[in-house]
Formats: sequence, structure tokens, C-alpha cells
Amino acid sequence: MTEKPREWLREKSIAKRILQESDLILEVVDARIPFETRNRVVEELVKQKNKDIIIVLNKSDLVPEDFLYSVVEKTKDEYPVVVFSVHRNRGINQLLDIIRKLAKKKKIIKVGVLGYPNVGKSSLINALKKRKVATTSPKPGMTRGEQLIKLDKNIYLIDTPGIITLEYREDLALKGAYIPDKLEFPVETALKLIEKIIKNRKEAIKETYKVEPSDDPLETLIRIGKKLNYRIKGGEVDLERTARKVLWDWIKGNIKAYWM
Ligand SMILES: Nc1nc2c(ncn2[C@@H]2O[C@H](COP(=O)(O)OP(=O)(O)O)[C@@H](O)[C@H]2O)c(=O)[nH]1
Ligand SMILES: [Mg+2]
Repeated sequence: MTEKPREWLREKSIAKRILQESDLILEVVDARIPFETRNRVVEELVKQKNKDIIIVLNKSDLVPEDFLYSVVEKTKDEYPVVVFSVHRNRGINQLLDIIRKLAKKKKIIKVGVLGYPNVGKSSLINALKKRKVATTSPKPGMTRGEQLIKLDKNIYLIDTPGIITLEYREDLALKGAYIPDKLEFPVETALKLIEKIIKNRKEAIKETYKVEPSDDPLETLIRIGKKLNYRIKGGEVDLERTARKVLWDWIKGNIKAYWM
């Protein structure tokens, strides 16, 4: 179940190199789980290097305004924060203004775009550029290597693969940052996710699967599997298949749950 330490070192060195090169860091987070998708290790490195950082709350279209407001209130004393949605074209001009203001003081600036896999880094770059230059995908981990993208004559954006620090795959999957099909025990992870959803926004289960959520995550998973008619031989619910489906729905933003 443990991630190889080597993985961690490689990712950390990518983060370090990008921080070295960048004048400004955009830390892109998933607005549904804004604190879980912030990476304190990366933030600490940014602080050490005295670089500017902006938290970008992407996928804001998936959460209500009052939730966004609370997140901004809780974040803004520590870092500047921009509410963003690639899908709704929200926050683009605000972010461009901030970047351009900073660029005025310098000949050339490089903006490093960091964040967990699948938070929308490449989509955000395309939105800022107003055309498709970076590869996007609903599958976590699709951006390989770094990509330098020219925004203005003196502004460059650096697209990066998601920065993963030492974390269990299960935890990454909960953040939408790991492909569910590669999980050894998807049921375990799906149960953890369902538990969080039940605790924070039960209705989301009903909205997505048209089943009544139970307070018990396993019972809820079974109800979802029955509704989807995912069965194994003999008629029992196919828990693994149901678990993967739930995890994919979470990644794709089909489940409208969110928490601090
Ligand atoms: N709902 C929603 N989905 C988004 C938004 N931005 C990106 N996505 C989706 O998130 C997935 C991952 O996007 P991508 O840019 O490849 O993420 P990256 O791995 O961080 O570069 C894609 O399926 C996008 O369509 C957004 O503002 N709202
Ligand atoms: Mg990408």
C-alpha cells in the first residue's frame, strides 16, 4: 500500500525546479475540496524561496457561492485567492490582471502552474491563453513533463504534471488525483469517499444515483450498485465495479459534494 519514496523525491525535485524558474506560482486547487488539494509541502518551498503564490479555486462551478465565500474568507489572510471556473469562464480576467500587474515590474516573468493531478491546471492555461495549447484530460496524470507556454510577449506559463508528494494512492484517489482502475482496493477508497459525502452533503448521493443514502457507507454503496444493476454471477452486487464508478463520478465532478 505504500508509495515508493523514490517517487516522492522525483516529484519534489520537479517542484523545486519549477519554483526556481518561476516568479509567480499559481496553486490550482479543486474548489470542492480546497484545503485537501492544497499542498503544504509545496507552499513551504514557495515560502522559502520568497516567491509570490496565488491560490486558484478552480471548478467553482461545482460548489455554491456561500461555500466559495467561506473558503475565500478562510484563505485570503494567508494567500491571495481567485475564484475560478474554466467551464464558466470565471476569474480569467481577474487572474490575467494580477499576472500582468506583476509582469510590469519585470522584463520577463514565468508563472508556474502547480497543483494535484486533475485539478484543471492545463485547462486553466488554455483558458488564460484563450485557445487550446495544453493537453487536458479527465484522467489524472495525463500531462507529462513540463510545457512552456507564451502568454504575452513577456509572460510565460509553465504547465506541469501534478505534483504528488508522499501520499498513499488511496488518499490521492480521494482527491481525484489517481486513476481508480489502478487501485488495489477500490471498495475501501470508495467507502471512505462515501463516508465523507454522507457527512458533508448526503443529498449528493440521491442527486447522482437516485437512491436514498444510508448512514452506513457500505449499505449506501450496495444501494448504488443495485440501482446501477452492477452484479456479479449469482446476482450479488459487484462492489468493485460500483466503487470504481463512484470514484470516477467523483473525479468527473458528477457528484456535487464539497467540504472544508
Ligand atoms: N467542472 C469543471 N471541470 C473542470 C474545470 N476545469 C477543468 N475541469 C476538468 O477537469 C479535468 C482535468 O483537467 P486538466 O486541465 O487536464 O487537469 P490537470 O491534470 O490539472 O492539468 C478535465 O476533465 C477538465 O474538463 C472547471 O472549471 N469545472
Ligand atoms: Mg495537465
